[in-house]
Amino acid sequence: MTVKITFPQGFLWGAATASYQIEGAWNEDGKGESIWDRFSHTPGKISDGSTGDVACDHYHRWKQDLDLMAELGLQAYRFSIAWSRVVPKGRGNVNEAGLDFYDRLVDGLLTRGIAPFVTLYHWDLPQALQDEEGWPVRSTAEAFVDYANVVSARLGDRVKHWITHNEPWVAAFLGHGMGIHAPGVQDFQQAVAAAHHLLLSHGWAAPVIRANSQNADVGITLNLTDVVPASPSPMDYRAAREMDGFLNRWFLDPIFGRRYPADAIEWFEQVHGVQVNVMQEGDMDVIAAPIDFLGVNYYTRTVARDSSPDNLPRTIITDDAEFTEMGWEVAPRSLFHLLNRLHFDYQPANIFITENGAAFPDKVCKEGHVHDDRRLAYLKEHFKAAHDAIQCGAPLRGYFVWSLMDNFEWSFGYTKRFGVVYVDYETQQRIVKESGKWYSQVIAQNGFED
Ligand code: IFM
Repeated sequence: MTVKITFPQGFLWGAATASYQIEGAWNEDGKGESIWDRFSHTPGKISDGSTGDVACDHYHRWKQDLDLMAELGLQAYRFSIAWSRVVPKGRGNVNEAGLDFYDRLVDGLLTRGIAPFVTLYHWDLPQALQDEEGWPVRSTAEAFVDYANVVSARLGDRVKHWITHNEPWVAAFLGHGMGIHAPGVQDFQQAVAAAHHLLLSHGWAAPVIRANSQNADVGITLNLTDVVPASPSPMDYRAAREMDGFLNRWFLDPIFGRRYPADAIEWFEQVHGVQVNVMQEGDMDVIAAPIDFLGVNYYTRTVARDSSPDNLPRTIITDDAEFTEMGWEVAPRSLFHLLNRLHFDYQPANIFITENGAAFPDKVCKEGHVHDDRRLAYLKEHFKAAHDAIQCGAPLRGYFVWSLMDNFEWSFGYTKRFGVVYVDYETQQRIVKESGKWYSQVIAQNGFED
């Protein structure tokens, strides 16, 4: 028996990308160097030795990409601004040519009836600011506010959805703790300082954006996960609580006015030898600035297991799981649990899923199609989970698939394809995958048959 799943009227369907992952044109028209330019140009940092120098060449092909979005029927498009395209040295001189690019993009979207969702920071810090120590220092947060002011003053009459930061956890901890993202630092003390300044800059920028963009909604996007213990062992439960503190609550709690969680402060001290002492008076109130929506990037759940020898092996719950090309477990029910948890524990007024999707090894068949059945199934199951959460009262207002098109997947280079549109990097040809065609129907019907 088939069931029709229909989303609430006005539910917004979109797709997301990020500047460094698609734009290319890394040094054109006055753009300054970013930490991702520097990082990808450093041998050994990117698994396939590639860079974002050309990526999807979106900087030159933006018009045809907008036409493609219109063909798919997208109602919203989430993209990020390359800070160093607009302010090449991070602070000071504004590069008008860079602003013009985003100006044209916004107008092109609006002409096609697509709502722009702008992310101000998706990890490509101007290298000049990194040379002054980057996010671990407070002055970078101040520079971010000036940059947010410049962009929102220019685009604020037309852009009505603003996201200050994308996944500050990743920028802070993969970039400064584990060093697998730019700027490649391995120091948890710096990572915690970076996380704090990212949050502080969010809190400072939010009112500035609102002042420049009347009736705009301002939010922040976090990468969140549903943490579950690997077994009924009390030690695994404790490990799950710790992981939840590190991955979720470290950002959620301060944004929702609860300050940094005490158990996670203790965990940072004990496990990483980090003193959480970077805060100044009043910072936590700044970070708790009201937001209009919470952006949620969800890909997988996290199974927590205590690794100490006296934690006897028990049934590990991932035994028969399916994994994506990233090695991430396909766990759609966890999206349901996460949305409910956010709704009941934190009560955001509005939630957008600002990213969800999967990498699978796609091939173009000889007829020129991409039969990405697993991605289609992944999306369908996650849409169902989101729909169920809405039935339970979660204030979910829209859904952005990651990604519009295949792109530069950070330290994995071009080896992971997340798009609902295939990109042939040799020719820059775009091919709508079967998942993209299906998604287009979902948008048209505001739902699907299951
Ligand atoms: O490609 C990234 C994106 O930049 C941020 N969120 C996760 C995606 C997949 O790894």
